[in-house]
Amino acid sequence: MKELRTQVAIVGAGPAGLLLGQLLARDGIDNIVLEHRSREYVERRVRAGVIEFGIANLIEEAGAGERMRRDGLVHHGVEFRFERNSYRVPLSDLADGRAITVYGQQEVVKDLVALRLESGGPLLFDTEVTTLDGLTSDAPSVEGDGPEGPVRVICDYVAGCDGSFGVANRALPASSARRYERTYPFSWLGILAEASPSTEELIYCRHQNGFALYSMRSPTLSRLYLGVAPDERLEDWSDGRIWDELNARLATDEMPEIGQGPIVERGITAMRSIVIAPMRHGRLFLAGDAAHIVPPTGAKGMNLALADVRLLARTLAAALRDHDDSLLATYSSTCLERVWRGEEFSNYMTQMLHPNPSDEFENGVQMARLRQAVNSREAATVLARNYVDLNSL
Ligand code: RFL
Ligand code: PHB
Repeated sequence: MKELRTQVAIVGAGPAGLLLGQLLARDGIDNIVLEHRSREYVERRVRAGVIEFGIANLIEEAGAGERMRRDGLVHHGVEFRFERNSYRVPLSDLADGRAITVYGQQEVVKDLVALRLESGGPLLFDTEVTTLDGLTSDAPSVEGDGPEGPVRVICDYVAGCDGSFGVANRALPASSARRYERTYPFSWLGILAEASPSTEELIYCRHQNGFALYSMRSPTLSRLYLGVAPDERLEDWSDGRIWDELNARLATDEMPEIGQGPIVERGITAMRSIVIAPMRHGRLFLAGDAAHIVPPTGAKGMNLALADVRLLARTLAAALRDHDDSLLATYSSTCLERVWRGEEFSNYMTQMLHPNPSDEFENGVQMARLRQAVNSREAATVLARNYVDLNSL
């Protein structure tokens, strides 16, 4: 077995693992990133699109912001649609001038991978981590299978940035870790289409047929979602059916039809909320989806993940460089306070925007919330601040 030594072994090269590697390297901390999938696979995975104000600054401070600042779309407002009417929430007016950046997660990943490879930082693709060992000792290790056979990384700390189905959260002993969970009775069918966006700002829509979201990636690429039943099958959705349903839900008198184009990517995602606490076991620290999942309605998943590693990088640098262990003890509780705010906001947005076919009382309550969100300056201000910068407030 090949043996390597480093200060921090990072499991997973999603946004969390890659940004952590970059932040630690800038602080002079050695680290190795191990990723199950290939470079092509992680760079092509279409997911999040909305970057909070403070998180965009973090990406820039890490040295990975050049393309995001050039190609990212800065939005100062967001639209809500229901009963064929549109309401704009002026995000920047309500949130001290701050704005969101619309820039694809896979672009953030590409930028971070390029930076890592340019600087010669070790990033082992096609390497599945199978075992985490000695987590409560001074010399934990991570074992996996790479293209050249088994590999073992001995380190001071392990960062579990391997998503909800990875190995890291399973290494937390059942006796001390708790898992809080909710499954929602709908999924999202998402498409990426080669069509110029029919809207300048994102549109979140509640319709009796279900939720719809109009988002985008560039002046020529639209990203759209439909709320569907949890057991819905992609095979049952022809291109024609997808566009008809998007039109039925999103149409208003001003925008009777949305522009169409070839669908270049499609998928169905279940909606879940998960929190794992504490986010630490001995020398293993969890960050991102490994520790928590939110339904995508609040656009918080990647932002929460990157905010975790902002603190984790500081925590590990203090311990390894300055021999200050104090942040190690508070990492989990500090993160969880913010994570629960992210869970609350994502839950609020999800319930408010997805009609519930079997609960008319609930629908009445949620419609009242939605009207308040667009009509009351106080309610809109809370929404705007959370949407634009929850992780840095
Ligand atoms: P990731 O991105 O899942 O990366 C984990 C990495 O770990 C690897 N891995 C392993 N590597 C080695 N050994 C093992 N045993 C491993 N097991 C797993 C995986 O291959 C992977 O590369 O987690 P990370 O870094 O924590 O990042 C989290 C985000 O990806 C996620 O929260 C967001 O995509 C969520 N999300 C959104 N977040 C936002 O902030 N704004 C949005 O607008 C937004 N929209 C979305 C979303 C997620 C969606 N889906 C598909 C779930 C929209 C959708 C539809
Ligand atoms: C996206 O652009 O993919 C996106 C935007 C907002 C969300 C979720 C996803 O709430």
